[in-house]
Amino acid sequence: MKQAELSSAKEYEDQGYFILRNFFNSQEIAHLTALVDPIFLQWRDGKEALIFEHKLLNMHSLTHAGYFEQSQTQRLALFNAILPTKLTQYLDALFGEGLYFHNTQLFFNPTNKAHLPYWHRDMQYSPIADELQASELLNMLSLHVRIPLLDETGVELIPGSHKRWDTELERKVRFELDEHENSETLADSKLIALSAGDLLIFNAQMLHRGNYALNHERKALDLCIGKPHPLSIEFLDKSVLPTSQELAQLDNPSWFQAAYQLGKA
Ligand SMILES: O=C(O)CCC(=O)C(=O)O
Repeated sequence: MKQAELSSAKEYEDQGYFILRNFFNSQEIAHLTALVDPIFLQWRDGKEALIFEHKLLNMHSLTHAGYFEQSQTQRLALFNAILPTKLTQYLDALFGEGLYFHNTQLFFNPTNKAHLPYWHRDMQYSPIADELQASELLNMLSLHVRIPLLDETGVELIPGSHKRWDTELERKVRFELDEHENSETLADSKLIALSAGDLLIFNAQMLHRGNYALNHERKALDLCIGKPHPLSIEFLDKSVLPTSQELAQLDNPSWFQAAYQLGKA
């Protein structure tokens, strides 16, 4: 591994996250923004009341073919823009071969200000028992690659919680037990300040939450990346993957190819 990769690997091992500063230049961010904005606008159209009522703060599946009925080439452009070779090479060097593209999300500030950032581990809203998630923590690799399209102090993490399960207090906060609330302050948390162009890579099962108050506006693209594991692979949605014809046209198909094979299995 190169020096930068070694230090990212050490940070990830110790803390469960690392930051790559200035990974994308301003042209690359402008290009991603130009691809993402029309998808977000299509998704949001007519849903403003629902977004408020359900206190939504993200959308998912930006690569779904339904967003590209007017322009198939934009779908290819998006696949190419989100996984350039410099990104897959860096993460392959750190985590070893076998990573696959799982999905995308876009995080924004909830319009309903009653919604406060809530501590969670990603799978806690799935039907998978908490005990099973805890026992599989070290056997799973699910990552968020967060690509803020605007500067943000938009995420808070509990360093080290990628390799241990909750303290008693964290458990009560996460599940709102004994009068606790999931928006409570937790000790030892780390607020992450990013500029557009920086990447934050963190373990999806570590304790984390958003931060809305410090950001006038948020627009953070998130790639869900992982190694196949029975608990996560069941959520792979084939409709967000390239078709075999599209795969053949991609600049850097490896993680999409891996997902495509998993989707067929
Ligand atoms: O940005 C946010 O509001 C929350 C981020 C998050 O929960 C995630 O990436 O899983």
